[in-house]
Order: sequence, then structure tokens, then C-alpha cells
Amino acid sequence: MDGVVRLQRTFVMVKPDGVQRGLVGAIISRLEAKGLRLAGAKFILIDRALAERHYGEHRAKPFFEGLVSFITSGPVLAMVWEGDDAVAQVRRLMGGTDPKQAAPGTIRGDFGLDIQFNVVHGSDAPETAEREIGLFFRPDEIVTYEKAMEAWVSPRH
Ligand code: 3AN
Repeated sequence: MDGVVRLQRTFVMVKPDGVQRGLVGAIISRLEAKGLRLAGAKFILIDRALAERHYGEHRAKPFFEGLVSFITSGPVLAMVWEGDDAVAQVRRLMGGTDPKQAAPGTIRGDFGLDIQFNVVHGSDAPETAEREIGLFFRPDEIVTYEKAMEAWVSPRH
């Protein structure tokens, strides 16, 4: 990396399969251990309208219907995480979209076998993160605070 600190927010969701399989704690642990900071969370059932907005870019894809019915099939944990380069760092921790190809050590690489039941979602770019956070959270539901350990994670903040 270039050593530049980019404080970012990203949207992360434990999908219905991750909730049903009891992986919520394990996923949160990995993001916390990395040094990212939880800034918002809600445990919800996504309705069809929100699912279609969230996955709007995939509307024309053959897997769109399946994706919408999967993401509305059970509760999810929607979260906002922040930290230096948070968007890309969460993507690296999650691993590739297809758990069969995702590297061991990543969330999907360690916990999944199916491209749709891939346990977790994370925004793919800062602009996407802003849009997705706006779909799921009101501004007053995002908590701004500091954690004492942060000077030991990102000393140049
Ligand atoms: P990512 O979640 O890694 O950003 P996207 O944005 O390409 O991946 O896809 C969104 C979601 O659509 C994925 N998380 C996955 O659940 C589902 N998906 C992507 N490609 C396929 C596919 N070929 N078949 C079924 N589901 C898919």
C-alpha cells in the first residue's frame, strides 16, 4: 500500500445462511480483530422491495430471482464498519464471491461452499458503500465514537 490513511465506512451483512449457521459471532470477531470499528448494526428481515433495491445492479442476471428470495428468506445482520481502507479490507477478509474459489483464511473460504449461500456481503467500492448504508440506515443510527485501541491499530490517524 501507499501508506496513505483512508478513513472509510463500509456496509457488511451477515446473510440468512450465516445467521442460521451461527456464524454471526465468528464473522464479527474477524472484523474486530482486524482493527475495524463497528459503527451501526441492525438485525432485520429484508422485504422484497429493499432486496430489489439492494441488488438492483443484478436485476438482469439469471440468478436475480434466486438472490432476492434467498436474501429475504430469514433474518440478516446489517452493519456499518469503519476504519482505514475499510471497503477493500473487508473485501479481502471476506474472500472471493464463490466460496469454492475463495482463499482459505477468508470468511467465505473457511465457511462456505455455494456461490449464493456465501455467508456475507460487503460493499465493493466506497460509492457503493454510501448507497448501501443509505438503504439500510438512517444517519442517526450510525454511531460516531473512538476506541482506545485505535492508536495501536492505525497510529497515523
Ligand atoms: P459480491 O457479493 O462478492 O460483491 P456480486 O456483487 O458479484 O458479489 O454478487 C452479489 C451476490 O450475488 C453474491 N454475493 C452472490 O450471493 C450472488 N451471486 C453472484 N454470482 C452468482 C451466480 N453466478 N449464481 C448465484 N448467485 C450469484
